[in-house]
Amino acid sequence: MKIIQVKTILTSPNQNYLFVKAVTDSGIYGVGDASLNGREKAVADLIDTYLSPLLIGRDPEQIEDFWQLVYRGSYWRGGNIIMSALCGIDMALWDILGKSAGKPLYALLGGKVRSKVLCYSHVLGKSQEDKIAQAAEYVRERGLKVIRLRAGLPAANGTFGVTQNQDSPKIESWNPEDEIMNTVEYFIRVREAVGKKIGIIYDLHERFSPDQAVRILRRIEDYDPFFIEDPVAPDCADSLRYVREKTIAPIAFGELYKSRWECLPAITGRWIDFLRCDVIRIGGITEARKIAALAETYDIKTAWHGPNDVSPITHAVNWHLNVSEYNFGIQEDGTTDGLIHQVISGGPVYQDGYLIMEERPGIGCDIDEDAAAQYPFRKAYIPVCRQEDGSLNNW
Ligand code: CS2
Ligand code: MG
Repeated sequence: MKIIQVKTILTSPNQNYLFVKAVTDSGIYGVGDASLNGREKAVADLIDTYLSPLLIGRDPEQIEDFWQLVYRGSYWRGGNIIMSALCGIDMALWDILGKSAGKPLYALLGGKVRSKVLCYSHVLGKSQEDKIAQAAEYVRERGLKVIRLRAGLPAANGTFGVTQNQDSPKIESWNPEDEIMNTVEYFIRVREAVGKKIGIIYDLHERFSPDQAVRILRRIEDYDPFFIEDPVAPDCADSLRYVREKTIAPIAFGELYKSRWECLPAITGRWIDFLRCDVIRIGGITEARKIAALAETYDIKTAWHGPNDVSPITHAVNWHLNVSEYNFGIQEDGTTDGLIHQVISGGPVYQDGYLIMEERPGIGCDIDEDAAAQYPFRKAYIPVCRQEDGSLNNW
């Protein structure tokens, strides 16, 4: 079997997504997700100009070798653009492998160790009052066992305003000192609203400095968070260690990591309890298996990044990883938005606090190219945060 065509499909049903379709001479094709919120076209160009020519004519079963060819063979090691492009192709190759073997992806990864996947959803709303009401409703009406809150910024809901054509990023103001007590109060009020048995995840979204994060964590650790996500930015590994040493709250980290080697200090130092890399950002399934195995060695669980800016293809890949990994912890469920399901079929669905999925060979998703063409790409940016003096803050 040989690859004869590689297509990139850029589409914007709810927001922008970038898909890869790799077609073989046997008629079997694979699909992958290379979406990179805010920089999709750069990834598409890398695939079209540089990576597709390397793939055409190759045996699709040589997945590891292709991964190394892109990672090491580029000489320049991967960043977000390269790793996302590599992921789109890597997923498509695993999909082809599954389809040609007639087996779902999880079977190729070693088979199931569980049948359903514990998940959490984002609590949204304009005001703190709305969010507290929604948290209680999620638990009462939808049966969620774990919910996720995010510190501050009303526009950090849903698609963050990236649904329109934009010529520059939306600017949101942020005063971290002022937000410390609001952040603490919000968590405690939600705990009171949902009761003791519901897991509460709190995403601080790299928005506070290490000392500020510690002041928040020390005040909420007694209210039993399921985990605190991204208390600090990933750039300085010692900041994470500093926070870790000062709190008993479980810590989840890693959606901005781009490789196994970036994860290494947090894993080998056991500074985290949950590793939540984004499978697209680390170069796909090939790398996710290695990172998961590394985390397992250190008793660290996985919580793969799964917001609504990755597509059902990535949610499906996460699901296959989750059911086949021993050290699964929890899965972020960003599968709820509507229009993307006109373009991509398949993928996990929510049921009573868990994700389940209909089983098909490969990843189990397909792309409707005509539907994708109905939703042309719209240039959009992730918002940025500025403090009152105008300086940029991590968003
Ligand atoms: C967030 C993301 O899901 C999460 O935990 O941190 O929603 C993140 O803000 C987006 O993926 C950015 O595009
Ligand atoms: Mg996050």
